[in-house]
Order: sequence, then structure tokens, then C-alpha cells
Amino acid sequence: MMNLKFMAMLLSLVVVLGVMFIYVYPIYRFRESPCDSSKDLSGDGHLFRSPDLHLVATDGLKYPQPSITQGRTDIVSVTPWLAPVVWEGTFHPVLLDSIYQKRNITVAATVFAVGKYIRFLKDFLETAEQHFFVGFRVKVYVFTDRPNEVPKVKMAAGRELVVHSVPNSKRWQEISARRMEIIQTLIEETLNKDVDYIFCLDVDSKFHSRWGTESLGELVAVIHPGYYKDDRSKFPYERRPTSRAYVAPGEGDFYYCGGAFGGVLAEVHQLAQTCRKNFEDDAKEGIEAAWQEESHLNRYMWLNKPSKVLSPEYLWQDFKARNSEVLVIRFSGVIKNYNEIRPN
Ligand code: UD2
Repeated sequence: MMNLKFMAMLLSLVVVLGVMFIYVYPIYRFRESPCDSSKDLSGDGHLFRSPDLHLVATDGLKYPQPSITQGRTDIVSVTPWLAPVVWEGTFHPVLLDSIYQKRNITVAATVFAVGKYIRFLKDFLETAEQHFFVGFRVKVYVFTDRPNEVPKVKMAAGRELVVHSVPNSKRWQEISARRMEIIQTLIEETLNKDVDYIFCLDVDSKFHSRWGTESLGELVAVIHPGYYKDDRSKFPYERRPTSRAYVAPGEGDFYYCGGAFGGVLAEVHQLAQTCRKNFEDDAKEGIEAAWQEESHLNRYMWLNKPSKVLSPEYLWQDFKARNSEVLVIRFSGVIKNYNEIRPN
């Protein structure tokens, strides 16, 4: 009899615990998730909302009527997996800013200035003040081996510069590739609570025009300015099957830049972690991909399609004449003397 009572009590306990696990645990898990994509971004009390969905407009805002039959005809503004490709003329900046202002977002940017690349930092930071997410909360994370040489740049209210020391290296390839490891660690250790989006950018570049809310997305890639009219067989992907960055002939969508990518923290963390691991596992077998982490990023984006693609307006190169479809150059690499500036 005693045993039966005990069994019944045990059964009830198991049922109660089961119900708690099914209903309560997911709520707890979503609330406490380190890359908290459920954050109440609309400000209206809804949990479980992805940061990039549910666009709440400002009542009374006037802007030109959108059309689905008129607009730019000289470019393609959607990928085959239906991600937007952002070009000038495909978005309305005031509308987008009003949507994201409501969400009170914080955007982080990472930039590495190791060795002689410190000389590019002043222009990068000054032009970012003029063009990069103006009017939004921005945190620029600078990684350098020369913290004393970081220039003093006046930043607007709500914008902040954070300097981290990193070691130098005898090989530029290693400096460039190690960025993935450092970005992964930064997201894990520092960013997971107060930053919504992150962009990882090359320092030897300047902003020339708006780079703002139109670029926000879950996983964001930038199309390389050097190859966007080429057949995929010409893309400088890693072509050795022994490398984890390998892209087979007939595969690959676009050739993306290593010099600019971004998205929400969870996505960029997964990208950085994967590229870092594949780079390191290749290294253990004596392989270095053709374009280091850029090759691994291209492999990653082939399998994990970016939810938003930025046109080459978002990373041009100063030595290239502007093509007619590029109405605006927003960010562009400066001309540099590789032999003089690199450690090897
Ligand atoms: C391309 C990519 C770059 C990277 C590289 C392959 C673009 C525009 N650039 O540029 O992102 O994928 O190919 O590895 O897509 N750095 C230092 N100190 C150094 C060397 C590099 O700080 O001594 C940092 C710096 O932030 C620089 C970045 O690494 O902007 C990339 O190096 P790079 O500009 O020399 O690479 P590059 O021009 O070959």
C-alpha cells in the first residue's frame, strides 16, 4: 500500500517536472540566451522576436510611393535565395532609420591596425564619424599592437572607441587570418549583452558616403569590387580540395570580400568560429588557403547564404575607376604600397 502511494507521488512529481521542462525551460532559455535574438526590440513587450523581423514604421512619415514595376533596371537587387542586394536607389534611408531608431540599436565595428597599418586608423575613424551609422549608438573596437599610437578622434555622443592590444606577427597572412579568432572571442566575452549588430572592416579604407541601417541583416556579406562581373570560374576561391576552404568548379554564388562582413552577433560568431577552426585545421596539415580567411569566408557563405548582400558600393578600391552602375561609393580601400607596409 505504502509502495503504491509512493509510486503515485513519484509519478505526479515526474509529470510536474515534465510539464515544467516543456513550458518553463524554453522561456528561461530564450530569456538567458547569450546571443539574445529574443530581446524585446520593438519595445512592446514581445519576447521571442528575431531582431531583424517585424519592421515597425513611424506613423505620419512621408516618403515616395514604392513601385514594383519602376526603379533601377541596370542592376539586380535580389539573389536567387531572395536576399536583397543593396544598391543606391533600392532603399529609403529616412524610412529605414526611423524603423531602427525605435529599436534603440547598438552597432559594433571591429578594425585591426597592427604594425604599420596603424597609419590608416585616423582616416578610418574620422570618416566613420561622418558616414557610419550616424545618429546611432556605435562602438568601434580597435585591435592594435601600438595602443599608444591610436589617434585621438572626437566622437559624437553615443559613439565610443574601445582599444584592445593584440600581438604583432612576422606574417601579414597571420595578422589578417587571426582576426576571426579575435572576433569570435570578442563576441563571446564582451559583446553578448549590449550590442545588436557587428561589422568587421579592413582599416586601410575610408568611408565616403552613408553606410547605415540599410546594411543591417542577420548575416551580411559584401560583394568584392574586383570580380562582380566575372564568371564564377574566374573567382579566386581556394581550388585545392585538400583545403577546408575549397569551392568546386561550378559552385559559388559571388566572390565576397574578407574586408567587410557583419550581421547579428550569433551569426557572425558562428562564421568567425567556423572560419577560424577551418583555417587552423588546414594549418595543422600545412595548408594555407589562397586568400586566408577571405577564402574560408567565401566557402562559409556558399553553404550559409547571407540574408543580405551589399553591393560593391560598400567596398570599392580607390585604384579602380567607378563603374556606371555604382552611383555611390560608400567605403573604399586606399591605395597602398604592399611591400612597404607589410611585415613580409
Ligand atoms: C584582402 C581583403 C582582406 C583579407 C586579405 C586576405 C578586402 C578589401 N581585403 O586584402 O580583408 O581578406 O585579402 O588575407 O577584401 N592588417 C594589419 N596589419 C598587417 C596586415 C593586415 O593590421 O600588417 C589588417 C588590416 O586591418 C588590414 C587587414 O588586416 O586592413 C587585411 O590586410 P590587407 O589589407 O593587407 O589585405 P589585402 O589588401 O590583401
